Amino acid sequence: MKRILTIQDISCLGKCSITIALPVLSAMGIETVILPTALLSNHTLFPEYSKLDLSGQMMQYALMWKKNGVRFDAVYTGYLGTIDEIGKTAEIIDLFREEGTLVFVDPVMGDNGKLYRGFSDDYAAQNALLCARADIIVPNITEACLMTGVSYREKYDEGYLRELCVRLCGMGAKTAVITGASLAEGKTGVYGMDARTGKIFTYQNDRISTSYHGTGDLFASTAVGALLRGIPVHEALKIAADHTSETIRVTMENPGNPWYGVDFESTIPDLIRKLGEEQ
Ligand code: PXL
Repeated sequence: MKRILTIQDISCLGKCSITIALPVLSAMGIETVILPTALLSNHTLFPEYSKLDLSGQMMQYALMWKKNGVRFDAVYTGYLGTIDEIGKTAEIIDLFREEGTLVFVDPVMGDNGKLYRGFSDDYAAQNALLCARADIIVPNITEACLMTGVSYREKYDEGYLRELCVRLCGMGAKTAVITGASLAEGKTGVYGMDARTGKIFTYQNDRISTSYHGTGDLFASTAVGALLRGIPVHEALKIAADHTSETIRVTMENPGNPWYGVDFESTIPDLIRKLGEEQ
């Protein structure tokens, strides 16, 4: 069984970061080791939250795994609350990276042209350095802009997405994938570039007008899980995009859906069925 290390926070309430990554990756048949950077009462989009910083333990835990001879097939990073956590995460990637280890970075820090609460421009610059270490990065347009210095635009064309990818690849990422990228009215999906060949790949779905928190985490968890199952990158991204879109649709149909997250629990059986058909 493949083993992944995921480094992000635990938001006890909120359906995001580790509370999505752990169940989704486990259901996909991947042993998932978690390194929680912080324990929050709920994610930061609620009006109030309380946070216990666990970053003081990060290196200690990683070193224990190293001493115990543990190896990882992949390291997947998500929301990291502080610049210090980004620095420690970079060190931990270096500690465990071997030939063939997949480093998957989701530089979670903003949406709709703005940084999430508590983040600064310096934070974005540090996230760019983390992305430079990655085999694959999956920023949304806001995050890609914050890291490359390109101005955020609501309306754009393919040239804009290509420019973002060229800059992200120029910073060091081996594959840059922009999420929430729309190539036509009413569509959304991914737009990516392979840094080595310069080849572009895209995949589009119908855009659903409602947006939910945690969909980026669901997309990233599904994509890295599919990659670890040996699915080629374009197909893995397509599976993740379709799965995220289907989960949003199912969430909308549930009249009691919580505003703070998606009903990812409802669609896990479909994901497993789909993977079974693929392989
Ligand atoms: O889903 C991203 C995320 C993860 N963790 C925490 C967050 C957010 C987004 O706001 O606040 C704590």
